Amino acid sequence: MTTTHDTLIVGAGFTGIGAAIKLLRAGVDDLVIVERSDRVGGTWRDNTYPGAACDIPSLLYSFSFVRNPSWSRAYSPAAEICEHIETMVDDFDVRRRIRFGVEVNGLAFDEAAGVWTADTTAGEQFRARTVVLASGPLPDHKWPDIRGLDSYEGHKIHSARWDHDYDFSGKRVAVIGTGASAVQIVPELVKQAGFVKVFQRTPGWVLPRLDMATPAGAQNLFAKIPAVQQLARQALFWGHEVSATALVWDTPLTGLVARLGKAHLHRQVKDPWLRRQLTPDFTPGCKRMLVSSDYYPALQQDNCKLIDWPIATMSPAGIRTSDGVEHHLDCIVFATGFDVHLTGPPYPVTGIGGRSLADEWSGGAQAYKSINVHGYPNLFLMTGPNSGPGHNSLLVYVEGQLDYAVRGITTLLGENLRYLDVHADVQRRFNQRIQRRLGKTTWMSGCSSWYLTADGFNASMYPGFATQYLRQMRDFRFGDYDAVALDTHTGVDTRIRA
Ligand code: N01
Repeated sequence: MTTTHDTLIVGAGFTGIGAAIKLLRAGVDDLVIVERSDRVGGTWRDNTYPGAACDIPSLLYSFSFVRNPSWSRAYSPAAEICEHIETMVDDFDVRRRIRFGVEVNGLAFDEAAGVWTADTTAGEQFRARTVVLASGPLPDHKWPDIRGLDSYEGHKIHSARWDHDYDFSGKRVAVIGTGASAVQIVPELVKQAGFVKVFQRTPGWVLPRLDMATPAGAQNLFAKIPAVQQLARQALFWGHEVSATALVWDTPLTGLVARLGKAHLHRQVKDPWLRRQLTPDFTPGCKRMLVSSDYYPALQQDNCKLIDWPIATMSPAGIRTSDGVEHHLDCIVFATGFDVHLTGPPYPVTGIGGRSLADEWSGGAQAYKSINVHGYPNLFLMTGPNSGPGHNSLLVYVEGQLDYAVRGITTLLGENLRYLDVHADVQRRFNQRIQRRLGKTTWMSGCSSWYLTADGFNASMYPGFATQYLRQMRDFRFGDYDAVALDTHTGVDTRIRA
């Protein structure tokens, strides 16, 4: 017999654990979390490359409802973020609700019962009245589409699945990619490897990273007077919020960011030719801003070289660039990013009347307030379509989503609804507004980035301030939904009006 839970949470990363904590606090006790791995932590568990750390200050890249006065640094390393998530799991008694090693490979809504069924690779089924999809925006890494990729006979490592057993000492290593992961990896690799060649396709905007160890005095103060830590978090929040006026929209302040980036480059790179190679040619903010104070210096080490000739093909010995040079390599590190699910989860999600989310989203994902999709009732997407920030902490946005999902789930359970389905026209109007607003943002200014589908549709970013996003998520309007209750006496559906 399969039991039906009130809530199924898919994924035990920061977001899934946050959802469990918030739901438990709201009295939703009958919940289960399924996690495909054997540990919590999500992206912070998977990304263990040398130098992996947050590029948003930890005081802000954390939940406001989980106190941690002892972050070791301004930008904490991945291992410490993982430890923090483990501590959350224990402090809030969430661990016993997690089923590890369970990977969902299909979700289907049973309209008559108002229940989702989750199939898993292990064959076990889970049934739940509501589902929180918290598998994260970047769960799967991506091998690039490079000719001859499989012909390479040396060692291959992807940044998101680091090989800790590989000994880099004395080795000729390539790093492909110069995004947020690469700028953290390269400075560490040059300390270990014999020689490092960095293959750049597009130079990014880099701003200095003002990292430092948290003074013991500050940790003590945060522990004794939590309000001080909250104040520091607020200061960081508003500082980032202001930066939207430079990064989300192209304004005179965007020019200032470009000047800051160029000044950073000028200060750290004296060779004019290298500087030219590293100078970006797109509007700051269009791609994710890079934050590093040790990437440029690392590129100038004697055992490091930037290669900006396009990669023509991989060969058994290494990489051939379009200038005809064959680069012989012992190991290639692919810092080439993730398989971003801009068109939905990588498994079938079947809604009312057998509709398929993959079909409906084939041109790019769309949702209402990033969280609900018409035709897929009782399903709450975390970090869903158009919820990504370009200037602030993702977790601030996630908190808004968690509170909204709790409102939806407790309403559904409290009113004993069979389902709660956002109206199609409400969702359509919402997305028309979002796409209109997106047209004015830097993300649509012509660069290529993982924010966009191959057709240039922006299914990932929220075109506004975090404050606006949070206001939108605080506003749960029952009237936006088709709310259907099953009258247990008559067996007839009743539509509940706001
Ligand atoms: O991946 P990316 P990432 N040939 O997609 C290049 C988050 N993150 O892992 O720019 C040659 O940004 C590609 O080149 P181009 C963060 O949200 C957060 O670095 O497309 N090169 C690019 O340089 C981030 O945005 C933290 O021309 C190829 C690179 O590979 C997201 O993860 C830390 C290529 C991919 O960059 C992804 O970052 C790290 C090819 N065929 C990451 N294909 C935090 O600290 C791709 N590239 C929170």
